[in-house]
Amino acid sequence: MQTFLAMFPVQASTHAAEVDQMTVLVHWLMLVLFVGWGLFFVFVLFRFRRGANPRASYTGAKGKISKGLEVAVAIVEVLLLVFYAIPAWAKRVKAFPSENEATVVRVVAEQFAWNVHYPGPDGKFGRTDIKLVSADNPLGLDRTDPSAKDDITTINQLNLPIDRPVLVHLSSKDVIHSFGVYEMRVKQDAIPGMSIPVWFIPNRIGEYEIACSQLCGLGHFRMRGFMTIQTAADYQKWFDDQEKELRSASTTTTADPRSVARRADRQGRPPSRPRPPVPGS
Ligand SMILES: [Cu+2]
Repeated sequence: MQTFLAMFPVQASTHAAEVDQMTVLVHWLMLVLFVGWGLFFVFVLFRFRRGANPRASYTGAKGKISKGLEVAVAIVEVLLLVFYAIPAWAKRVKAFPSENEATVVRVVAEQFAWNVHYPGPDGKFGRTDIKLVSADNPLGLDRTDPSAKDDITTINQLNLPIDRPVLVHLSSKDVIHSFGVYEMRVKQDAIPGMSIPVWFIPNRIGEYEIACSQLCGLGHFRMRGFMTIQTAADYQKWFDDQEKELRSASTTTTADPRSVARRADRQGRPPSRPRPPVPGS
């Protein structure tokens, strides 16, 4: 178990260990099958070589061992499905946290960035309209809507508090993308025209990459966002800072102020932070 786990990304969410346990068991089964079938193949090459069998037999082998092995493999696969895969998946898709106890965000993918939309202190997402979408306002947020006035938007940066369920409503503006955060053991396609919820509970402070896990176009390689998991206090401070910035920016511009502030940042992290090298750009 540990041999495989050492090769995995760190576990940064509460359900990560469960997913890993399943993955490790499947890999052990695959290893046994790979070695077993490989040895059997070599045996067959030798046993049924032309020199020892000048005349072909059309009836084939009639041993009970191969049938027994096939049944055993099928039983192991059924056990993995029934006792690990199905219960783990049922929890993912049925046990959603309520919006009251979770940090709720919308993430809207586009070629080639992650637009993040927080509802602000009022807890209500402001109205968005496709007609308002522009380079300055990638989410098409209607700042005249009272619920939108306090909404925070960022590009490629998702801050979240530790030990609190996160509920992400995922969608896409153009093609199919995939929201992949390996350390959280989360991967979900973002599909145009659909809002797909995905949830997890981060339990490790740190900075993680949001990788687009679906080949989505020529710039796919640079579609990377960042997830920062913070203590509740640090998160609140970040949130308050964003609100302050929003209020001061909204007095000087009519476009979505947050997006204007971050326009230069479409392909990386916020400008105030050091930008890691992006291969090929
Ligand atoms: Cu993508």
